[in-house]
Amino acid sequence: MKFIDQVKIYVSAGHGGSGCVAFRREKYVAKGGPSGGDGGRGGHIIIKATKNMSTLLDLRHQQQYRAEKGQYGMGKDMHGRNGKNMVITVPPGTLIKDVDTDEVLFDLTDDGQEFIAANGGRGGLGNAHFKTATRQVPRFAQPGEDGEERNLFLELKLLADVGLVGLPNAGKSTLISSISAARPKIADYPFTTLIPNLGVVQYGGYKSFVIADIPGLIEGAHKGTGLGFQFLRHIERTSVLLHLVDISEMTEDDPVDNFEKIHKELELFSAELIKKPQAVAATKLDIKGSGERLDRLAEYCKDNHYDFFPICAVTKDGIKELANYLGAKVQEHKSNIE
Ligand SMILES: Nc1nc2c(ncn2[C@@H]2O[C@H](COP(=O)(O)OP(=O)(O)OP(=O)(O)O)[C@@H](O)[C@H]2O)c(=O)[nH]1
Ligand SMILES: [Mg+2]
Repeated sequence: MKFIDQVKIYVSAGHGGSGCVAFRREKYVAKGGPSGGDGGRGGHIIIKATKNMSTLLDLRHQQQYRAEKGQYGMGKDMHGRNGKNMVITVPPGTLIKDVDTDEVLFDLTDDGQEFIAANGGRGGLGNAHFKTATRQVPRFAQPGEDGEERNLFLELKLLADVGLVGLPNAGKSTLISSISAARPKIADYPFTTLIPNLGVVQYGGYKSFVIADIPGLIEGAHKGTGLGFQFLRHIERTSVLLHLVDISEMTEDDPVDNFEKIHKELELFSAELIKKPQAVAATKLDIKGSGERLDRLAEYCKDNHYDFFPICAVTKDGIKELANYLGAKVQEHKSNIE
């Protein structure tokens, strides 16, 4: 399935129904008074989060949404029916922005949460409301009001606790598949992962957190090299970043250099992102020839105060310790916010 995380849509709420001009007509009652009912309200446009969705793809297919009009008021003081609301469903983590002002209108984070994106127009009052002592026969009623209309920009930012970053082939997808039930594609060529994946990591018996695997970054990502920055927004809301560095002989580059290159790119993307607690994991420990490079990276992390974890996602060495550490970091971060 295609992963779409940004769309523009146009929404138009329903017009209110007009009020009615009518007079009572009954046997033996001469000149019955005004009895025109009110028009119904136009339908609202509601945007609702549902965990059954994971991308904004469906909204690509339909970009205009109009809710139903309110029904006209009727004689005998009958109120017109309200227009049906139109409900647009999106995945949790969707931000709703106004295209014209760029203002964030709402952030739908929880399953089932709703936001009225455009209010239906009020129905007009029927002529029954306009009778006064001096005006016994009002021959007019109010028209319904227009529904609100808006151009909206919807942007999905996944809700994950831990974000994995690193060069392509660093082993991000292998880690998420060994630490959670997620099963992303893994292969020995760069840019295997083209869309973000989420996995739920169980740790400490009953606790859990969500980890996000995003496509690999390379030097120059800020200029759009590789897949560029486009997926970094999905780790903007995480509590902790885990930076993966391949220390096996599968790559000849210096691990510290690799780390610094990516770190620089993260910084260019956002000064906020780089303020998050960050830990480093040296991956592919099982492959020989990595001893000296491992030590170099370990020392660098020590000097720069990054918590450091040598792991092997294949043999699961160090994985449990890493999960416990990340879980504790996430909890610590969340309790600091509260
Ligand atoms: N031996 C060994 N190989 C590993 C380990 N982790 C990853 N690999 C291999 O390294 C290659 C890249 O792994 P991926 O998990 O796809 O790397 P990635 O970081 O997700 O790469 P992109 O999605 O391209 O950014 C694959 O061939 C994996 O099988 C490990 O711990 N040990
Ligand atoms: Mg991958």
